[in-house]
Amino acid sequence: MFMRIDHVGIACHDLEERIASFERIFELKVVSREVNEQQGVKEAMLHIADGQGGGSYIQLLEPLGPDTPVGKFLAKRGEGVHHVAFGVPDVVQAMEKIGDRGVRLLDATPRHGSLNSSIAFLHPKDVGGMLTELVQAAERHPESTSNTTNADT
Ligand code: CMX
Ligand code: CO
Repeated sequence: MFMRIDHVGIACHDLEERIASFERIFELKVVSREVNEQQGVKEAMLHIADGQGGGSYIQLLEPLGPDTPVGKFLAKRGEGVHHVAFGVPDVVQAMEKIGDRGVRLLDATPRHGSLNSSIAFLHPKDVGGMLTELVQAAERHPESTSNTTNADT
């Protein structure tokens, strides 16, 4: 079901400061920055490598406010690893299979994630205390537009 670790999400108080430190320490490069209001975060993706079906990244997350998933996490636990995201070929199919195995899905339908991916979260309490994200990466066709049905380019 899983093709790669898509990203590890890390909660921080100051996104720009954490980006600068990860660039300096790990020689990583930011490939996207986004404000995702629905998820309550300002975030950046730092590219590590290309894997099967998509890349793998570190995702740095700064909360948009205290009453957001990352804001609550920071208040309770402080900075650190917030979630692990696995790359899947088909997020809806993965959600169905995992949901059928008794795990609570935190999203009824996939949501918008970084780099135009489709994402869904699993309840950490049902999978060993690890907040888990499923990621279906966007198609790698730079010339195709997002709403077309897979033109053969
Ligand atoms: N990892 C592991 N456990 C976590 C956790 C995390 N990131 N966040 C919360 N928990 C645990 C808490 O410690 C708590 O456990 P206890 O009851 O033993 O104390 C329990 O889950 C409930 O936590 P809470 O603080 O009351 O928080 P909520 O239930 O309100 O929310 C969660 C927790 C996981 C349901 C919520 O954060 C969520 O829906 N997350 C998914 C969306 C998200 O995280 N978006 C940001 C990232 C966006 C992106 O990656 O693009
Ligand atoms: Co994530």
